[in-house]
Amino acid sequence: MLILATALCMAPAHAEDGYELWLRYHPLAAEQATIYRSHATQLIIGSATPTQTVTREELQRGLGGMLGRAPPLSDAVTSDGAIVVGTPASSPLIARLRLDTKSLGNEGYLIRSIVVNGRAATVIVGNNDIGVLYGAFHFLRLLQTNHPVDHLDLHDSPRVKVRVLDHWDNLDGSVERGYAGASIWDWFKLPDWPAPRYTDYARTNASIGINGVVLNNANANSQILTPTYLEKVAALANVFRPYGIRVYLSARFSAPIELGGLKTADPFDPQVQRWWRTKADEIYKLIPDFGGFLVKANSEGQPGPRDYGRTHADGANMLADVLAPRGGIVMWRTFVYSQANPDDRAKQAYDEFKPLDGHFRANVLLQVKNGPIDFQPREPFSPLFGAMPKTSLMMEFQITKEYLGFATHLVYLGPLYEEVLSADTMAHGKGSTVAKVIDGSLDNHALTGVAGDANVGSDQNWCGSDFNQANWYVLGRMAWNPTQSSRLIAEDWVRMTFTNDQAFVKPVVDMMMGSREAAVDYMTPLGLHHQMGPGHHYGPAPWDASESEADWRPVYYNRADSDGIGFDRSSTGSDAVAQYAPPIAAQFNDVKQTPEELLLWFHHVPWDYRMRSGQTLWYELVAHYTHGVDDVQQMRETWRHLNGYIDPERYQQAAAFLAIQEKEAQWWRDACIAYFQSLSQRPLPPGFSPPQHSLKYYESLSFRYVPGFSSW
Ligand code: GCV
Repeated sequence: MLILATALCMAPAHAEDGYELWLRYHPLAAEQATIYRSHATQLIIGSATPTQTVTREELQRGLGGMLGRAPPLSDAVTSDGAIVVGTPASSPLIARLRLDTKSLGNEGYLIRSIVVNGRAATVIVGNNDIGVLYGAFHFLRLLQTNHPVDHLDLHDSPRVKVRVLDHWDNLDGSVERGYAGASIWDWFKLPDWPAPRYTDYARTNASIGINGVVLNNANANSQILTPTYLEKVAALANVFRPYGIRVYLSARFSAPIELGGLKTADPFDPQVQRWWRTKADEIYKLIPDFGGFLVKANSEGQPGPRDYGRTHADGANMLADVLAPRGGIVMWRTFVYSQANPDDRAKQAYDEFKPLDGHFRANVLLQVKNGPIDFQPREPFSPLFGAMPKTSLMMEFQITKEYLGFATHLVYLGPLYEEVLSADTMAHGKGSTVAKVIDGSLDNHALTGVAGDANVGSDQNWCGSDFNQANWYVLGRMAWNPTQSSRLIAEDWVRMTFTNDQAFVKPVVDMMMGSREAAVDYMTPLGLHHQMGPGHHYGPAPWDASESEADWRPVYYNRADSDGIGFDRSSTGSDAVAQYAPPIAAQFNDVKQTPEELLLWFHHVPWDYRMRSGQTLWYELVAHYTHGVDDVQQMRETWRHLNGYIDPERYQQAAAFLAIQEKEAQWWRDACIAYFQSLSQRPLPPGFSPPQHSLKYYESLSFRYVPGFSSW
């Protein structure tokens, strides 16, 4: 009761709406603030460049908010507790310190407690302004998370070069697979009204190291390349530039036809090449630091080089050549499959791209989704990782929860990202992790990247729910360093977003860490995948065969019948296992060695198959679905006990969303069990409750106007 009363007293004066994300900078507890004030007596920082100015503003805002007052700006260290910020080139004071900054590279920084002019000071130093800005955000994070700052000796630099958010935002303001309102880009009012929200968006991204933004949907509209839109894009680039963020655009491969009036978009056609060169010149005139193009080609109806009998390398290289002289890159997506190809969809990206290894220009990054299908709650890592040593591959993770409960389900994606990044491809023997492919260390690639398909929209809280903000946060932090622990990142996020009270932090971090496995259990346990409603992907529909294309149908993936369930991708089936390095292929090919969490991804297994627990597969399936629901009930219970630790606004919304999640988890469990039971013809194992409704009832549910299901 006492804790509750204290917590309530510390509640902020104004209503919380989630807008400030993890950069809240609310006043710290008095004792803590007093300690930190003695380490923030003066601020010595330049403002000769836009990045220096925003760094100064951020430090003043953050320190002012947390400590009650920002330290005064000065030119020289005259007291203990000064904060000295800058680069050796911009600050003679820092130059005189002769710090070793070589290892920091272009974007790294160091934060050190040091004596300057006989006074105790903290220095935040980088080789470039942007590194200093990243360092400033790190320093603020130390205070936000109540970290001691008296003996600092930190240095950090990103392990990955291109760290981008991909927006699937359409020019009409809708967002494909967006669950947080409309697009934040108000194209109609741009370029004249660069809304303040864009600056907050840039600040937020810089705080987690994001250095690029693809503004428009990969299912691209070529209009984005018209002069009218390019002016709008340039206005956004101007807002982002001080924060170290470059803009990129999704380019529609057929733009030379649609905009240029050409008869073809064949990459070998000189007129097509000229059209793109002229377009690039036009773009770079407006946006000198334009990042480059993202391309989705020959997939899900998009045009591409295959339309002209050319390869993906031919298409990517043509664009790469026009961008190379200006330092631009092409991010070419490997999410390529075709309904004309009867082979297992999980194999198609590898089959298309593996033979092209070594054929791409140096400024092409192949953007590979984390798994072979499409952002399912659990997939094995894509077999392309480790299979293309002569090509730069970047990771594509989905942040928006298309297959993981949209806005309302609390699913922290950190453990999913970590699971994929730490997976061992065995490409060059043990320890050849996906993270090493991505950071370029496995095969010595300098051009490296991580992309996150954004979950940001016009909702006041940006992401549709406060907990979804954690997924934006963890994507940035893991893109910076793909070997970081998702638990530690979650802990930072909880402290910065809610409170440092350990009685809140610990249970909430535990809840977040378990939340992804809970979703796997109530949606697609034991390696099942793509069991969601047709098109919109809302709710369960394991029976569904209504989609026009076979590989969009849940029944294509579960292959359930009276004998068993699962997709045989072993050597007796589609042989997708053969796409992995031999030791992994051997493991996945053997039903006994396949991790049970991926069992039904790789094998069609009889209902009475004996699992490691000694129980049958049917039993384990029902148990996992049930577990998932139990876990969500437990999450609600955890949250119920935390009432009073944070503001009522965010508390109540999370409570309401957890109630929705429990209802929908139950629906998933019951609908799936009802359907699979109709095929397995087995009684429910003792102790498990029957579905609340009949299979007919679940099958009869249909949904229109589901968010995020837009056409372009
Ligand atoms: C941008 C899945 C999604 C599509 C998305 C596509 C892609 O198929 O359902 O909405 O389109 O992936 O990543 O290109």
